Formats: sequence, C-alpha cells, structure tokens
Amino acid sequence: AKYMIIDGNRVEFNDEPNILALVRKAGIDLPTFCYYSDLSIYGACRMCVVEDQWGGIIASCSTPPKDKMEVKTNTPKLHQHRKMILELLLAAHCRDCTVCDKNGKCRLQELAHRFGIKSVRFENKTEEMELDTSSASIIRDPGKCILCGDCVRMCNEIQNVGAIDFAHRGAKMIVSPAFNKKIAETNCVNCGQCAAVCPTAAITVKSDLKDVWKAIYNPKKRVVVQVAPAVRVALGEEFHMKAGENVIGKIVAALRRLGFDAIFDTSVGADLTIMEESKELLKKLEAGENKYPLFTSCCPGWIRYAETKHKELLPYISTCKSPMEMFGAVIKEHFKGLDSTEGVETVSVAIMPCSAKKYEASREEFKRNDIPDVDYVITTIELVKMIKEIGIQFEEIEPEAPDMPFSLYSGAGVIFGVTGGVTEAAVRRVVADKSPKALKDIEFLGLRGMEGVKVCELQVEENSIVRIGVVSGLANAEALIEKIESGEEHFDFVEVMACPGGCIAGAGQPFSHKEEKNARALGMYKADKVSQIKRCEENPLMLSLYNGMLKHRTHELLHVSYRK
Ligand code: HC1
Ligand code: SF4
Repeated sequence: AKYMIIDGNRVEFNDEPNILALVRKAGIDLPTFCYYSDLSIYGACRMCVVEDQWGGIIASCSTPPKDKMEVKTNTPKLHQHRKMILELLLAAHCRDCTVCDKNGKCRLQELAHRFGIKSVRFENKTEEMELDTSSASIIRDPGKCILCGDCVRMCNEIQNVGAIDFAHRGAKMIVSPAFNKKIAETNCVNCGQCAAVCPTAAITVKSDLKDVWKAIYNPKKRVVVQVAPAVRVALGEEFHMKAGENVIGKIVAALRRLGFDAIFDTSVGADLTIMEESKELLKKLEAGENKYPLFTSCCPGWIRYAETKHKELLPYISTCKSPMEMFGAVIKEHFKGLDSTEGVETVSVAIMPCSAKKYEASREEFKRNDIPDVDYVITTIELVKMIKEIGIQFEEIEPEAPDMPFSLYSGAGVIFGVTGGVTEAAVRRVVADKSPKALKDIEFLGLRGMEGVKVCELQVEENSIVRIGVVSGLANAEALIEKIESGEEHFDFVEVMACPGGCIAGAGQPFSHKEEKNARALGMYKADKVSQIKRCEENPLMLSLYNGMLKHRTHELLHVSYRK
C-alpha cells in the first residue's frame, strides 16, 4: 500500500484527494477556513499548511498525497505562519462578536480562540462596506468575508447559478455579485447554500425572529405554526442529540411553551400536494408522449432557477403550490370564521429548513387580498435560538402531539424532506397495488440515497413504463435538463430539489457535513417506517378536507401559475 509519514506516523492512502484528507485520517484537525469537504479544492486560506522534509511550506488541501512523502503539521514555522494569517484576517475583520449573527458558530472566532489570540498587531485599513439586505432570504456583509471562496464555488459549481464571484485584485479583492449589483437584482435562487458553507457571517440567512416574537406577545394575534418535515431530523443536533434523531414531538412541545397558539405539521400539506400532483401525473401519462416530463414544484429555489434560466420549462412544472403554501392557504381559511367571532387575527408562521421559503412566502402569487398565506418563515436555527432564549430544556422536554383538526399525516408526507421523497410519495399514490409488498418494491426502486442524480423505471400498468428522474443540486438539474432538451434522455416525471440531498441539507439547518446529512436522510425514512399511515390517500384528513373546505376550491387554494 502507498503511504505517507505524517508527524512521524505512517498513514496509508489510496484515493484520498489531498494531503489534508490524510492529515485528518491521522486524527489531526488542522485549522482551515476554505476546505469544505463537499466542495472542490481551492487553497486560498493557507491555514492548512504543512512542512515537507526539506522545510518547504505547502497547502495540504491542494496537494495530492505522494508515496513515502514526509510532512509535519506542527513546527515553529507553521505555528508562526498560521498565527500571522489569523491576525491579518482579524485585522481586516469587524470584531463586534457579541452582536454578530454567527456568534458562537463562526470559524474565525473559533480559530482565534484556539490559537489564543489576545491582540492584533496590524491596523485595520479596510473601508467600511455596506450591508446588502436586498434579498428576502440572505444578508451579505462583505466586511466579514475572509475570501475563502466556498460560497463562490457552491454558487457556481454545485448550483450552476453564478450570482456571486470574486471581483477586483490583490488587497481590493471581494466576493460580490457582478457589477456590484445587489443580490436581489441577480439571478440568485435564494437556496442559501452560500450561507450554509460560509465560515463567518459574510453571508447569513435573514432572520424574521423579531416579527414572530412580536406576534406571539400580541394578544390580538392567533399565532399558528407549521413545521416542515426536514426540521425534525436536524434540530436535535443543536442540543447534543444525534443527527437523524426524530424530535418532532419535542419540537411541538417546545412550540407550545414558546406561546404558539396552534401547532401543525407541514407533512399534512405534503399529503395534499401528492393528492393533487398525482392527478397531474396520471393526466400527463394519459396524454401520451411528450418531450418534457412533469417537473415537481415544491422547491422555491428550483422554481426561481427555472424562471431565470429555463423559461421554456415553466409550462411543464406542476401547478401545485408547495406543501407549505397549500397548508398556509388551508390554515388561513380554517381560522377565518373563528377570527372574526373572537376578534383576533391569525398570523401564520412556518418553520423551515430553508432560506428560499422566506422568499416563497413573500411572492405575490401567495398573497390573497394582499395578505400572504404564510406571514413569516423562520429556520430551524431560528427556532433553536427561540428555544435557547427562553431556556427550555429541550433534552428533557416530553414529546407532544400537534393540534386538532390537522393532527394526522402520512409517512409519505414526511419523506418529502429528503431527495427522492416527493417522488416516492407520488409513486405510492399512483401504483394500483396497495399491498405491503408493493410498498417494499417501491422502497427498492432506486429513489432513495443521497446521490445527486437518480434514474428509475416504474411499471404502472401492464405495458406502460414510467421513467423517473430525481435530481438535487441545481448543476445536476442543469445536466439533466440539457439531456432532456437534446432528446438524449426521456422522462415522464422529474423531481428537482435545489439543495444537494434535498431539504435535510437546507440553508436553515444546523451546519453539517456529509455524515450528518446521511444520518438525517436515514432519520426521515425511519420516521416513515414507524408511521401508521403510509399514503396520502389513507390520511382521513384528506377525505374531510376534500369533502369540506376544498370541495369547490382546490384550484384557488392549492394551485399556482408561475407562467406570467
Ligand atoms: Fe421542504 Fe417541502 S420538503 S420543500 O424541503 O415540499 O423547506 O422539509 O417543508 O413546502 O413538506 C422545505 C422540508 C418542506 C414544502 C414539504
Ligand atoms: Fe429550500 Fe428544500 Fe429547495 Fe433547499 S431543497 S431550497 S431547503 S425547498
């Protein structure tokens, strides 16, 4: 086997891409900013330097391992070098840590602490830079950027959006939208994946907590809340629980203590979505061959991507509102009568793993009489902050159930939160065989797993095969779209989620690497396993909604057109 000597220890390697991976394999957590294992190699922060046997300093993240090479990670020269970089970064960085959104989560803060930096020898000569608050989803604070480039690579390589890039040279270099535009004036899709990988607070997800607290404390407001599927398998991470552990019961209990008046689960909305989307799919299959598939519509990042880059696809995107917006409309309708008799006003809040949902909630399409169906979206992390502020002992709290009358949902609705889940839910609905064996067969169709592109075929009737594509990460979507447009591949149904892995990896979730994301995905499927209702149509709530509120109003309450 090939090996390297790291700090005197032999470390074998085969396909590790760089020396940094080997150093980590040797159990050393080198301090780095720019190396995020899911992104490509850049070598910008130069914190991960090691010394070779000739005393040369090399960036371990951008150097491939060499057989029998010797390196050291801990020498006086390296120590000085890293401290110097940190001090230079700190010199050009705002140091108001106590009032920073990333306080306690910032990589620069953490490394300054690890290195015991007590003073900075250099004067800060950088000019003050303006905040960019133009977006409904993210805030850019260029003064806090350390030029690691992770956001740029995420936006360009993984998402194929290219809304931000490096501008200027040398000491004037910044990360910015082209021509110094505001982020909201670019083709940013609001997925927030830039914020998800930003080690500091240079890009953060916008907070709406102030407004939510205000509503909760206002006796004239009925504050109703829905919780998205993916939140339940990630929130526990912030309270010393394992990634993937389903804490929905504890979340419901915490929301009650926080003062929310009615608590529901967005999975109900997901069941509604599949009731509608499966109808569209069956109609499409009946209509026969078409160059384009039916695309899913629940991810607002994907919708924005189609609107900015692929207008030609808009007629083929499902007209279903997202589960959040379907449920938002149903919730507002449900409380309408009560509100006027009780003299209160319903405020609808959604807890989402996502930054793009903030943007979705603000879209004109989701306002009726100028009032949004979902008033505020807050992220998993924002909910964590609420829980911590009040001092709820989340680890100790006993699980509780959501409120009537929307307390039931299917496991199919829950798995929406992971790539492939929307499709699996739809397949369960359209397959005629409802036996447990059929359910197992669907499980092994190839829809599950964290791969960015999945293709599978499904036999619906004797001689009709449905071809399905499932993609997450917009660059993967782009590649599939190109194949569809060139005629190289044909699909009947395509699920697109902007975030790699689906909503479990949304920008509103706790910071995560692959391991946590994989565990969250498994957690979603486990939640489905233990749920008694497996298909949307088995949810008794659907029947009562379709016989009641939705009887003549599915179009108005559940559908939307993005084709304007
Ligand atoms: Fe999602 Fe969805 S799965 S989009 O990721 O369709 O955000 O979790 O709530 O609306 O249900 C997000 C998650 C979420 C919607 C559902
Ligand atoms: Fe939001 Fe989910 Fe889309 Fe990511 S995949 S942008 S979390 S809806």
